[in-house]
Amino acid sequence: DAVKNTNITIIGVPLHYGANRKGVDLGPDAIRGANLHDRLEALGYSIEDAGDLQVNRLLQPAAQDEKLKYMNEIARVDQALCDTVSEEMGKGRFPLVLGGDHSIAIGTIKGVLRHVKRLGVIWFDAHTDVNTHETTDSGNIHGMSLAALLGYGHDDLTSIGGSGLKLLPENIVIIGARSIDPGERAFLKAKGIKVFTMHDIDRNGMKQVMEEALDIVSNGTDGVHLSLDLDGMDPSDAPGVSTPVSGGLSYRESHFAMELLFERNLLVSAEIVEVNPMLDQHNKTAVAAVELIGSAFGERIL
Ligand code: NNH
Ligand code: MN
Ligand code: MN
Ligand code: MN
Repeated sequence: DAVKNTNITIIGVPLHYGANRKGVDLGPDAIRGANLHDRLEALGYSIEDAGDLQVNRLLQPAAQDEKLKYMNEIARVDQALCDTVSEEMGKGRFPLVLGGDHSIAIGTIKGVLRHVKRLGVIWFDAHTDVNTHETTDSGNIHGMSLAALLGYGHDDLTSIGGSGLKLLPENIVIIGARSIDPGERAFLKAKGIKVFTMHDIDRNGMKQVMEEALDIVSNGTDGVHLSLDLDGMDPSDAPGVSTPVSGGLSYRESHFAMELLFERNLLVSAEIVEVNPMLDQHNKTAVAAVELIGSAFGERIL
């Protein structure tokens, strides 16, 4: 098990190109504005905020990038994020990355992989993000990040941080999935990735699902990363996301999952993605994100 790290560095990544929709670039400030820093400090953590990475303003994707929209800028930002995350971990700190859309997971996780070779990942999401430029309908790179981390997709994405760094399919679980594209179905099946869909959660309950999930991500690994896509939650509790999907995880199911995760003391890094303040109601989704992080870091009801 990983030793509990109480020194956290917050890194903001105001990137929306992977979602190809404005607003998610305002996520870092909305999450900070929901009191992330104070909430973690109240739990006994020591917090440093590294500020935001610089993202260039681009007005439209290059015509040739139809199936890989804004790839060059996304790859550049992900490389910078990988280096920043890796540097913070080198100082013995816990990186907590604020997105931005889910394409930033490539940078975050590659940076973590430099320090933790055998990494488990909990991918909390309505989607499974295992498209490549060959299977995608939308061309949006936030739907390709997990495939890239497994070594599939365009070289400019898979080579970020050095091409030797990879996640293994057996160390990943996806939780909350309910929108899976045809190409993704085939990929998940071929690679044997464990997906706990909403059906599984309805059938077996979050307790059993999380126990199984935590066994999988901790088996043969040296630490676990939490990739928290807020669209995994039901849109009634998290309306401010780029791509809402009905029938999601309830407020309590989501919290209970984070509480069970904390009890196992496995986390070495985490990220919050897809919070879109332009589509939100009174910053509700950013507040929910901070509350979930609170639970994942040890907050209890009593
Ligand atoms: N699967 C779709 C696509 O590839 C949607 C991805 N959207 C997400 N992923 N928000 O988490 O475009
Ligand atoms: Mn402080
Ligand atoms: Mn996602
Ligand atoms: Mn999603």
